[in-house]
Amino acid sequence: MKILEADFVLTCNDLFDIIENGAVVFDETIIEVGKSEDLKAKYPDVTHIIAPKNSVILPGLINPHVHLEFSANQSMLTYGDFIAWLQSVIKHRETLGELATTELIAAKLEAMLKSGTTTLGAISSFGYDLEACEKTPQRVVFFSEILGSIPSAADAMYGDFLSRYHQSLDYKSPSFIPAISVHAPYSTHPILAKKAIELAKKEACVLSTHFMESEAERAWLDNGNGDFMTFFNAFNPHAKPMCEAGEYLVLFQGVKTLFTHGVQATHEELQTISNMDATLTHCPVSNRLLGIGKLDLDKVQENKIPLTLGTDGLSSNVSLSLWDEMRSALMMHANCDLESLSQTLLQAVTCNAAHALNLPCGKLEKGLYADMIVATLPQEVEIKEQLATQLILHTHQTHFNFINGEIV
Ligand code: MCF
Ligand code: FE
Repeated sequence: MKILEADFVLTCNDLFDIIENGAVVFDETIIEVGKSEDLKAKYPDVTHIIAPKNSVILPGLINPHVHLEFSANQSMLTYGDFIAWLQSVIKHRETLGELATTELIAAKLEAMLKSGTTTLGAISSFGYDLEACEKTPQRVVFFSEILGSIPSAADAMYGDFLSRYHQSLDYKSPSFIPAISVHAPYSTHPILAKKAIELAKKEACVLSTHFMESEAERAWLDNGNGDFMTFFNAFNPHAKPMCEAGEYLVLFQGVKTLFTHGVQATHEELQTISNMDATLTHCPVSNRLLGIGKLDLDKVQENKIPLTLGTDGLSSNVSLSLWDEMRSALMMHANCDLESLSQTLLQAVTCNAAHALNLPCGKLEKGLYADMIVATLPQEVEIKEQLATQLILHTHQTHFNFINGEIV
């Protein structure tokens, strides 16, 4: 048993309690959280770990949406417009896949850990990231992805998906959790989506899907026109959208689902999501680079949808650090109150993301996994009510990272 002490404990619990001169007592799980003085008196014989001055203990960060297989991209892909980006992905995915070796992905995972990401949701399109994810010290929810719009190729696509999913099952453990991703309504035939969702129900695993990301997706699903029409017509002049957005959403009813992006979702669709066991993952940097526009955070909050924050892959970002992502979000949503947005963002990458991925962590609370990080501020914080903002502004790397109560 150990006790970790710091100037502040940011619990990320439902009340967003912040404890000054606080401590956490833990083994693999959290035993108690409280004032340092009280806990030291109650647990006199445990190993002491004291964080540097001006430090904050908080739950390990959780990035629920990252495409590690695209980690080799730096300046290869085209930005500014979704369809132009998609075309560049199709052109370069083979090269990028070859460059994304297990070593490269492991290095990205290590950098993520150094910035305090102790859990991630990896969207795996090909399975090239399986080995690095299964070996990494972080907790990984490994989403095998299915897509395919050509009916004659549906069986082959499903077979390929199933074999990748089955391979991931070989490594199932509390720190490697197989799951399923249905790519998007414009790319996945509803028959394939239904089969994959049925499997997720049977296996009791979480689902992830991209939903209502671009204006092109909106126009295609609503009216069968726009930039996706030009895109699909190049393969098939008779191409039509495979289902409506609302029909797509209801396929996910009854399974815990992470919807990603949602920038173009209507009020009605957000209401539907809100009535499901679902969350929305915001990827602000990716949205900016792909010319998507900006998610209306007020609408998400009005609809009471739990918000999470993801980096997406290096295919549409320059960093996989959630601190970088939170800083970007803080600057992008300039209409929001500064400290309350900072708190929303910290909840997005801790308790809300744990809820989304169905994991017992993300808060500093008795009984949860002792996945915790220590961030050290450069100076004393004058106004305690601005702790969340100061943390987001100043944290790059963390001082300690604990997973299952062990320093990693
Ligand atoms: O989230 C971003 C943008 N939206 C859709 N897909 C992806 C994103 N980053 C990577 N992708 C992948 C996706 O998983 O790109 C491929 C899929 O494998 C596009 S479909 C050929
Ligand atoms: Fe994505």
